[in-house]
Amino acid sequence: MSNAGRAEVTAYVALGANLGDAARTLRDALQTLGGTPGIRMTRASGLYRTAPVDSSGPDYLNAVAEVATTLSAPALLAALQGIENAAGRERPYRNAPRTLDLDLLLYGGARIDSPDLTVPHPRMWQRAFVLVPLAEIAPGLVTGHHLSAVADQAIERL
Ligand code: A4P
Ligand code: MG
Repeated sequence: MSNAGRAEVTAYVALGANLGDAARTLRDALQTLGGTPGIRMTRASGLYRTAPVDSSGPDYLNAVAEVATTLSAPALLAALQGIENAAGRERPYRNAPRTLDLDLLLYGGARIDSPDLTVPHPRMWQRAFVLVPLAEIAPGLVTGHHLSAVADQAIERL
């Protein structure tokens, strides 16, 4: 299907990695994301070192990107999964350590509840590794109340 003439939607993508050269993986992923047809990178947070939440292995690096996209939400998710796979992502079990995880946090004001895609991301409001970088690039989306709810989670901007 052609996306010609489709209006751009503002979407937010969370990036995480805790295997291999995570900083390099995240920087490469940000570049690939912004270079994907139908996706324009409008803002990217810095990189944050974060303790694993419901997960194991070394500390994560996390970031959040704002994009303007003409892709539909399922097409954007497919693009994110393509970038994960290109980075060598394997899925031995849920929440396993990973070379690269790209989650769709918000897609305009859309609410989506399909078998493959839930937006807003259902766990985003419980996670400092999402909320702190999101607040850096989109302070209007994250309240002080949201941030104080995750204040016990270790996070440090690189
Ligand atoms: N899916 C549904 N909705 C979405 C969405 N909004 N964005 C489906 C992305 N994917 C979505 O994802 C499993 C399935 O979720 C996909 O097939 C997609 O159709 P996955 O990436 O294969 O598996 P996962 O990463 O193990 O699951 P998920 O849901 O991404 O895990 P979480 O809950 O996001 O947790 N701690 C720190 N410090 N930093 C992290 O980045 N990440 C996780 C992953 C746990 N702990 C962490 C971090
Ligand atoms: Mg994921």
